[in-house]
Order: sequence, then structure tokens, then C-alpha cells
Amino acid sequence: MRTLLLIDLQPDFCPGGALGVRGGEETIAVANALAPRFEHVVCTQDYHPEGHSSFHQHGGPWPPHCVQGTAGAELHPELRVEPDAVFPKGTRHEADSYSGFADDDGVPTGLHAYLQERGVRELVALGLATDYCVKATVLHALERGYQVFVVREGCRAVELDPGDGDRALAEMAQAGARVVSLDQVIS
Ligand code: VGL
Ligand code: ZN
Repeated sequence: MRTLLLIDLQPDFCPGGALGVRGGEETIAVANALAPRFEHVVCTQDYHPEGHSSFHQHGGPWPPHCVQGTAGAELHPELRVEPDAVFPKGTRHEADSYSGFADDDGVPTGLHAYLQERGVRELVALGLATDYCVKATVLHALERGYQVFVVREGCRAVELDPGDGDRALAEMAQAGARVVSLDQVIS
């Protein structure tokens, strides 16, 4: 069974947000186009407590973003999707989590158990950001034995270094993911 996996489609990762990714808002339309074609949709949600260890103020690499209870941390308001389940991550102060499967200290989010219980073997993935949470989530999915398709148009990258997005896609492909276009998924 195949499931659409939407990674961190949140206002804070879109232009104007706390950690805005160029073109991030364009991923929402791709998700909206795909969702009706899937019986099952699950989302991950970056969801940090105030003053999280990944924020600059605590020596982390990021400006404060996706703070629990703020609008920027919600699923994007233009997302016309009713997910079967949402998996928050990075919810504890001391651990960050780029992957939707497990925090950096190895604590699972519950996504893998959820998918296993439902017999899901195949994931069609997209979201934000290509070079961080999409990459980490896709690599973890491959390690856990899922077949993974990454929808290119549905991803945008932070690109601290130019080319990080393409390099991340290449890494995912190298690890066994199939990077596909929206047309390929729809047809
Ligand atoms: C992300 C940086 C920090 C992401 C989350 O969703 O790619 N990036 N937290
Ligand atoms: Zn984060």
C-alpha cells in the first residue's frame, strides 16, 4: 500500500516565515494536487518548545522557528489535506529531529510503527526542506525498508551553500530513492 508523506509543510518554512525557504509555498499546490489521488496521507510537523536547543540563543544553527502554539508551526493553512495522522518532531528541548522517523537521540516519533501497522511499504514523499528534513526522513525511510519516491517539484531547499538541494536529491537517489516528477506520480 502506498502513502503520501508530507514533510514539514508549515508557514515558518515558507517565504515570510521564521525560516523561510525560497519557493517553499509552491510545494503546497503540489501536495494539494497529489492528495486526492492517495487513500492515505500522513504529515510530519517540526514542533519545537520555546528556546529549543536548535535555536541560535542556545548555540544551535537556526533562528527560532516552528514554536509550539504559534501560527508558523501549524500545517500550512492552504493545505487542502485531511491527513490520517500528523507526527510532530523536535518536541523536546534537548533533542532536534530533522527526520520524521526519529529524533537525533534515537527516540522514535511513532511514524514507523504507524506505517508498519497499516502494512505501508511505499512512500511518496515531498516537502521542506530538501537538504534537511526531507533528506533525513527519506534516508531513514530507506533504512527501514520502504520504497521511496521523492517528488521533485514538491521540495524546496534551504541552500546554505548553493547546490545543497541538488546534492541532497543525489544522496537520496544514491541511497535508493527514486526522484520523480509530479507527472510521473500522477500518470
Ligand atoms: C528543518 C531546519 C530546522 C526542515 C527543520 O524542516 O527542513 N530545517 N528544522
Ligand atoms: Zn526545526
